[in-house]
Amino acid sequence: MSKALDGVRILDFTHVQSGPTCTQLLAWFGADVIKVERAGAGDITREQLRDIPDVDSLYFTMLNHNKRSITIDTKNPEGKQVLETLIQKCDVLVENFAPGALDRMGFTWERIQELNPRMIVASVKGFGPGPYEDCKVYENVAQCAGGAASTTGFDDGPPVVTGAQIGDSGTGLHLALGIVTALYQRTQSGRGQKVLAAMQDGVLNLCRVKLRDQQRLDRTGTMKEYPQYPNGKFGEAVPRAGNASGGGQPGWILKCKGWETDPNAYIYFITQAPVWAKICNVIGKEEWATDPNYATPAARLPHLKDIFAEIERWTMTKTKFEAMQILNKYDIPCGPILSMKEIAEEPSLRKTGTIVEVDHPTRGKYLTVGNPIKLSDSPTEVTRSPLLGEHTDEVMAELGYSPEQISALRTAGAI
Ligand code: CAO
Repeated sequence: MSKALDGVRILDFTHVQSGPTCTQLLAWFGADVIKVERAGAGDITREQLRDIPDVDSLYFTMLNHNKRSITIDTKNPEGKQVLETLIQKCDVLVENFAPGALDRMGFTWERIQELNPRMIVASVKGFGPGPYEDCKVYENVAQCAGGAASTTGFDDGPPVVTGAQIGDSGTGLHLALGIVTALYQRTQSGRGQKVLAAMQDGVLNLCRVKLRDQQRLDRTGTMKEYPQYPNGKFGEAVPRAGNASGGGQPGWILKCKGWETDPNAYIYFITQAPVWAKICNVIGKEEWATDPNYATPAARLPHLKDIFAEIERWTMTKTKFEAMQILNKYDIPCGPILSMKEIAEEPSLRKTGTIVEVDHPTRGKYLTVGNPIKLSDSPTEVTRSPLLGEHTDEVMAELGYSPEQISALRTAGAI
């Protein structure tokens, strides 16, 4: 079966997480992704957080599936020429170097345009134009600068970063959308363009509802669905809301049977208005369905703490899975707190290709997260990440280099 991005060739100049997330997605959609790495070293994550000596780390393998790897020293004049040839043959150059690195290498936007006016140059940077545009940025910096950290955690504690890699993988997703959009525009315009996804912008985009809340707070001085209401204090900025639900449907994380020993024996429980009467029945508080202090969403807001305490008395008598099964029967929105161990072992996620087992020549079998975006006409088959420079000869031959030229370039340290 053909793939959605068949025929699209990506010059993948990315490293670490944000850029590789983007190009892995494009590879899963069928693009030919050629990852350019420095000979001898490669993407720094190959050796980071290794669990097996001298074997590509899970960090690297889980972000670079379905790609080919070619080594080029792009600071070597002959290596530069190879990169120029690649630029002429590819549709998109994706990079996430520190600001200015591509220019310092001699590959300015103008130079790339001279080589290939159809080339789309897509970049992840920490910040967009402004006071911080020259800064190097990693995940947690972006989470802090994008508004996630100041709004995550509990009111009486410090800012907290989330385990979801919204700065890196989140920005990679944004960039991938920018690239396919630019490819689509190119079908009309015939021209390439620059695509920029700044990590601060990506995080802020995912924290959009908190900017909504900032303006509500500015106007009314309070936010009734936040745990600070009605007894706590609101300051000038959106406070940390603990586990309160971001939307208009109050929710909280509640203990389940076994919470004393299992750190994940919890369930997220949403007191959705349309099923309030059913919630009251399930927890044995039938009278709350008609009591004017509890019957409407507005009446319930000042009592949310008591309400969740009462619901928790019920959830503590059930495991998170038992609670889930009972609540689902009544359409009460809830979700078990799943550990990574439980997720890794979940058969339904294996079935859908969301969790995939991959075989690797030096590491053996390992688990990875497959493509979370499922296209019915372009199914994803996850194939292992490339060894460093595994496809150098193959790609060089496709670019028109003879075996003798390849060996001379290797001797000169260009590839
Ligand atoms: N041949 C020769 N040189 C190469 C090369 C190759 N194949 N590939 C890269 N290089 C060079 C670059 O040209 C650069 O050289 P200069 O510093 O002389 O310009 C150098 O390698 C290192 O690049 P870098 O500065 O990007 O790498 P770093 O490890 O110091 O910084 C990071 C890493 C992520 C902080 C930085 O790249 C960055 O801020 N990127 C943008 C934001 C981003 O994506 N952050 C998320 C990373 S995922 O957590």
